[in-house]
Amino acid sequence: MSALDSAATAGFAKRFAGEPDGLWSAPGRVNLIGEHTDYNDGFVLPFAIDRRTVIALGARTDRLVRVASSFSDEIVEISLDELTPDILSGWSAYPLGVAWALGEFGAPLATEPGFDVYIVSDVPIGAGLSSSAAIESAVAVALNDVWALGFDRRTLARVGQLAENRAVGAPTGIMDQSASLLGEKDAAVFLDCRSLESEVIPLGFDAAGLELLIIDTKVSHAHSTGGYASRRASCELGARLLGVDSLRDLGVVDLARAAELLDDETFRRVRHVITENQRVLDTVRTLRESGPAAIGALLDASHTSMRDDFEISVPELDLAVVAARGAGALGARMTGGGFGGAAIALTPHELIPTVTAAVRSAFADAGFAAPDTFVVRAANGAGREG
Ligand code: GAF
Repeated sequence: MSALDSAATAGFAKRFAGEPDGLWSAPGRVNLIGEHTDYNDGFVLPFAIDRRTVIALGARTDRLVRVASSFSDEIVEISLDELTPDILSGWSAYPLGVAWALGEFGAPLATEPGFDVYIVSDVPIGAGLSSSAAIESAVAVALNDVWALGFDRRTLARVGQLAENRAVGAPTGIMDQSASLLGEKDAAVFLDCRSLESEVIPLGFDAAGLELLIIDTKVSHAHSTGGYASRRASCELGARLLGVDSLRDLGVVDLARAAELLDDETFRRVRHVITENQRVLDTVRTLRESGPAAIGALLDASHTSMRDDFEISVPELDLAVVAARGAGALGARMTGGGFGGAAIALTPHELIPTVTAAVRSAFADAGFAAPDTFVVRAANGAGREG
């Protein structure tokens, strides 16, 4: 039993004075490439990471739901009869939102038993590594088992996304929950966000002597406010003005026409999405044909596009990328929704201390708060523990 498993079992016993029906877990994710493409029906290439949320969950004989976690002293209680997204708030909106969203996808919520759930996690919060999708996915697989719903993983990803959109209020896409549910060890998930078809792409980092270093800038961000929604709105505006259902329907050949028809800002938002979709396809091809050491330039180009065209980077992320590259990383980019969070640096194993020291010293010189740095490995997706 892992330390998180033991903590989940002990926490459940302490808060609810009983034993759970079982333990379920789901990982956070890092996105290798393909940013702000998911809600444009495009391509993404994330992977599930070796940081997980574990939940202990037990069905009850009545209709009550109680949720508790290691990150809060409160126990939130609600009856399944009262569960609507509008009354949910705070951290409990993630697990409770999933219970509600399962009903929207056809689970017979009116007749299901309530449940107690206790949540622990070592996915850093606010680092852009999808601590929220990890909670949603763990609860989704657990209730799918306990309520015997029989939903497949693609559907559970859509359930998690609906919970995030309606209960949490963040207008996010399908990438994070898909990575958390579909991830496999040492591989990335190549997802077509239009068809929801996915393919597992071996990363080959070990064989190439490479690591993926996370540089968490500690600059906090939230996708339920401001910038994320405005970028999404720009993309929708661009698609409408260009006469397509979504930006997925456009390719690099359409950029000249886009430049003529759109104002400068909308054009740059559109250009990011079009070129980022192409970079995802190029990254998958390069991984297959030449291996991971050859994808550095694509990571760099992705960052430049997010900094200059999509304008979702911050000075800390830009500095992390420049310092990591300068110290020997093969490629680096901000990852996730932006406006804070983390950067990734594809780094030869033996250079991890050098790159880490260079980033730390650059942050100190710039007067920025010290970042957190750690390596992540691609791990399996959500499931029952043990
Ligand atoms: C956040 C969202 F949750 C994802 O859906 C995705 O849009 C990402 O930002 C940007 O690529 O993680």
